[in-house]
Amino acid sequence: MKTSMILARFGVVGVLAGLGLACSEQASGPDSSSQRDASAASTDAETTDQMSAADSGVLEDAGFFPDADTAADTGVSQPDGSVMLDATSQSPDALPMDASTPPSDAVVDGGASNPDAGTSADASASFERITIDGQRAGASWTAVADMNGDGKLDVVVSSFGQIGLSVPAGEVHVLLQGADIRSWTAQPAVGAADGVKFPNLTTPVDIDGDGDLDLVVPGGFLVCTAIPFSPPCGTLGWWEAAPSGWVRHDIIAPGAELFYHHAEVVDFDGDGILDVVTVGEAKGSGFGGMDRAVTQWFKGTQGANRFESMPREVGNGLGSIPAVRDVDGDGDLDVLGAEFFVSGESFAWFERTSSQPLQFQKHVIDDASGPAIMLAWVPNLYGDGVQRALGTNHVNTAKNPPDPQAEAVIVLTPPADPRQHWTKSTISSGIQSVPGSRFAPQAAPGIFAYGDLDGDGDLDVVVSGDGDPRVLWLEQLPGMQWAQHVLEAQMPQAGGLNVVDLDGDGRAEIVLADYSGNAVYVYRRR
Ligand SMILES: [Ca+2]
Ligand SMILES: [Ca+2]
Ligand SMILES: [Ca+2]
Ligand SMILES: [Ca+2]
Repeated sequence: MKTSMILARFGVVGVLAGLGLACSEQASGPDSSSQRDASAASTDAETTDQMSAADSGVLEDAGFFPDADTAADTGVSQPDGSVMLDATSQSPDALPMDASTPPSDAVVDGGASNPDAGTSADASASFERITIDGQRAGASWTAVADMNGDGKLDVVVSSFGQIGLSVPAGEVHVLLQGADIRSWTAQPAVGAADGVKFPNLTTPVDIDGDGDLDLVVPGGFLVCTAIPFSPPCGTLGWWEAAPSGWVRHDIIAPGAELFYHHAEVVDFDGDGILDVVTVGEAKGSGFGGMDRAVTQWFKGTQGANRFESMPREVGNGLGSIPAVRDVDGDGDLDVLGAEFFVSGESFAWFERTSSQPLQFQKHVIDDASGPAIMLAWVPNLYGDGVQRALGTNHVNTAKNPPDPQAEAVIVLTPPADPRQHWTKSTISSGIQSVPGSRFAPQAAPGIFAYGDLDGDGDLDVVVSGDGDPRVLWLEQLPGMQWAQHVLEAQMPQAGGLNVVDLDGDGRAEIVLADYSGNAVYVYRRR
């Protein structure tokens, strides 16, 4: 999500253009799977945006957005915007998108024009948009947990600030839920003085075992080094909840070459102490250097800082929003994710082949969807007990030359041997990035979350278009069919993203960060 998002909005862009700096990019989108247990250590989130070699763009064109708006906003006009798709099964090598894919403007719901309501007239559910924080400059990622232990879920929002000719330090705030879902109070956690640029998806988890939730904060982005003479800004740390306030602990101090978007916090090596599993990424510069993505873990210790500062390697690959799960069902933890900086691959996983010592072997899930931004492991997507994964790629069919793969939300079903390529089916329709430019590349879709959005008992999906300025929700229908609805018609680079019952009334809300609008919203089903 944010990759394209971010780059495109820079003022920086103009500067880079002038210098002819080559920069491929992608950014990541925050994503989070909504079904996460809000209080659990295994937050799923994702983020990925990038400039990619494929984009091989350079940053430029500060005036991008007005153009983009025009390009993307036109298509509507199908009286019934719902598109039904058969997700049952397509073979991995038959990219399902072309012939059967309606043009992008066929997808937009006609009734979605009320910006304050997020309502789709033909949808089975409509949503009221509630602003829970209207002054969060560059709001980008959200995580949900009961941060103050009062029994009400709170929202942790990461914000990048106003990025212009330089990149300011970002901030993390805890939005505490008050008397009801309309009452929120913002409290600072990570401040500008902490110097964390691009604070990404946080993980609320009790690191020190004292009963309160601490925050793991990954940071940095390729934009830092896309600015001439600017140092890298990768970082990874955790903020300890203490009576006196937040106490910072660096794992990797700001300034690292590798940037981090999401940390899974689990006992990865089985010694009873929480570890951090993450992916560090770097964008090769025009001066040499390769795109990098390396899956790492930081071993937890009994020391005051709680983690080793020297990463241990799982292996090369994956991307900004990794998930630690038992993919092959053999009782040990593996790692899966989308890949953006890994040439020629889209989704992959690391199989744990030995626990003593820890060793892993990488397997490709799908290499035919182009660069991808997020992959989430969904235990029972279709109610049939089969474990599947939901993914989004991050490509652009509107640029010149276009990416060969269509922008898509994808369901991936593992075969009997999950080391083989998984079966792929596309459940979205007509998602299309704005063209962007060489200097301000765009791609779509972005991050997503899932949960039962319409209350009928099955899992639905909400996805940021990212380079497609819409936010869509995909309603699951019987028989592995999906209908697509527009939640927001004009909200490029939306982030967040959670589906969770915030107020405990049994109905799931959507939590979304509006990067362009500097706000955090909750969508409540009417
Ligand atoms: Ca609370
Ligand atoms: Ca704690
Ligand atoms: Ca396993
Ligand atoms: Ca549903």
